Amino acid sequence: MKRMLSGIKPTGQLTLGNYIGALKNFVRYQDDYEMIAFIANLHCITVYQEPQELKKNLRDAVALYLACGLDPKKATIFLQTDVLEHAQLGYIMACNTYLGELNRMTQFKDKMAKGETNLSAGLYTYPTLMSADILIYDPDYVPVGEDQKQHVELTRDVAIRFNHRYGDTFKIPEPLVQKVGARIMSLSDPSKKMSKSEESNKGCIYLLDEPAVARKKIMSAVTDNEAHVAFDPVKQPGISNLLQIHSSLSNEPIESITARFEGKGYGEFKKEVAEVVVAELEKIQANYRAIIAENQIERVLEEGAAKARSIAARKLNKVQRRIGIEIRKR
Ligand code: ATP
Ligand code: LTN
Repeated sequence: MKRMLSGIKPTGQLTLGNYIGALKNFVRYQDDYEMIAFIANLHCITVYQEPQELKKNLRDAVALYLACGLDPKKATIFLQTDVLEHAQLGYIMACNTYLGELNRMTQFKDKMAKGETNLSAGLYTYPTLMSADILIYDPDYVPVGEDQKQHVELTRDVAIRFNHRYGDTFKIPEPLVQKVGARIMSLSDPSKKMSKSEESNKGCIYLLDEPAVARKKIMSAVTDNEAHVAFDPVKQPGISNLLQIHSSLSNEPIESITARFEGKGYGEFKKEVAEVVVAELEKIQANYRAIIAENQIERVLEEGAAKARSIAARKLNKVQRRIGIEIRKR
């Protein structure tokens, strides 16, 4: 069975963008692949997090993994910090990545360009830890949203170079970015990605938003004056974004949705999108409440970490032997 691996960093509450771009696919793939799905809690402290809030977000992220349908019997679910090998391989990866490569990463460049001061060294080396997260499990595929593709490509470059220098050590993973829904845009500014770190909450739907709140956000989504429901991300970014959200959740092709709304107004269209979103949120939230009540989180994380650790420890040992820093037999 081919292996797949991905992670989400719980910097805040998980969003509809995380769900459509990533989580929903983890669930879809768990039957046909060996799925490793972790919570990147080291990645989320690259930017300061209030500790109590972070603890709550972490629990919620695990509960939401399960509520969205990840099954711990099929997928390996764990916290990045529970497998210490990630950070150690992360250091080794940092030693095998050039500054020039990190300087090219658009996510970091965008933050610099915005003039943000006090960016941490961890934020800069973030892609090297991500390479370690991936390479330590030898996955075939890494399902991510569009914004993370570049980091997976860097991982490939570093792995190829490492294999060349030290002999075949890592499998070269492939990013898996879906055609529809890989970049869900903000509802209040469809030129920006829907993001949990967005200042205003209006453009972002959280998976734990009250249905009425989510409905309101969709109904007030920014659109245009073209007055017809069509898929044109350049001329009609807001409507196209709503079409992607609808299609990703309902599985109805975009052309079929636009055909049904031929000659109809935006209000009617938004109402249907809101119905589709709210139905999905209600399903997820009902599961979420049951999972919190059943108190399953600790056990799931413990079992997941044990499974992950046994793979990661073997790999780290092999890497350290290859580069010559390990001399004891284990
Ligand atoms: P932030 O929302 O703070 O910018 P991020 O996108 O950098 O966070 P995560 O939240 O950890 O990072 O992303 C987890 C996964 O969800 C990644 O695969 C990412 O590509 C995907 N993702 C995040 N936002 C969206 C979005 N708006 N549309 C589609 N996929 C997304
Ligand atoms: N950087 C990713 C989260 C992440 C990840 C990974 C995704 C950390 N390690 C390994 C896939 C594989 C993000 O989405 N911000």
